[in-house]
Amino acid sequence: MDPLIITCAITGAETTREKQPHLPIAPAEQAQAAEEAVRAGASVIHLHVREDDGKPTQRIERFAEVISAIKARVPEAVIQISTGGAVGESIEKRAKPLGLKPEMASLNLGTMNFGEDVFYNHPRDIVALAAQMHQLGVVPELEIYEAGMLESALRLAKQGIIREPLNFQFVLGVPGGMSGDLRNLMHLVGFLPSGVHWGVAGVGRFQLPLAVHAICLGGHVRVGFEDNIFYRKGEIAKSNAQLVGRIARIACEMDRPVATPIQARKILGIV
Ligand code: KMH
Ligand code: ZN
Repeated sequence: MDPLIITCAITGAETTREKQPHLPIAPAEQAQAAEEAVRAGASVIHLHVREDDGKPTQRIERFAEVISAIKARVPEAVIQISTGGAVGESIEKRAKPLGLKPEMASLNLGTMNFGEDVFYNHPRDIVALAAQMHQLGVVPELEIYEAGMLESALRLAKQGIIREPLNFQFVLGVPGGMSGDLRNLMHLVGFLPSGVHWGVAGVGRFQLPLAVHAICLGGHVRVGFEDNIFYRKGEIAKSNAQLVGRIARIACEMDRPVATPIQARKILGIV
């Protein structure tokens, strides 16, 4: 098995300070959270950014500011920017931060109900984003919320629209997508061709059981306040690093080494 890549989704677009008082919002807070997460074992930071008032934004200048603040503290981290943004944001705005040529970016593979909202990912936008990422040398992470999206991704890969390396992220537990039931993870993993990489991001109470199974199965793990604000039932997590640290300790007990950022780049095909 490859060393375990731990991705930390430190902020997200939907989590609020009201629900998670330790949510990093300002650039300096995000940089500190990223550094702590990397020190605890994360090699990839999945990044959404906010304006000063806490509203999610895809403004390229804000991404540039946060990325440089993170790089000043923890230059080795792989930064994966979000092109999902917040629900309702136009695809043009969502694509803007790709102009910074980050090492990685998320690519969402379909339209779905997302809680009380609809998360639009038109087929033509998926194709256009994939092409833009390829042109800019940005490695996509393929965000999969239900089984049809995985089959769509594999079809696009066969057509040469999504190019290798194929790195899948199963985001399970969003109301409107597949739940975090372990049978869903097994179903998705069973559909993967050999030689691809995958990870799982469980939402809320699904985060820990899915992560533990991914460690056993050779997958990778995403944790962080974007997906889950609790350490355990009824206990708000104190920091993103606290969630990362638990996964690193479990992996260590299970004899699965935790990837360094250099190892993560190699596994993910970032050159
Ligand atoms: N905020 C969600 C609607 C991504 O980062 O690419 C979408 C999302 C996915 O967070
Ligand atoms: Zn995200």
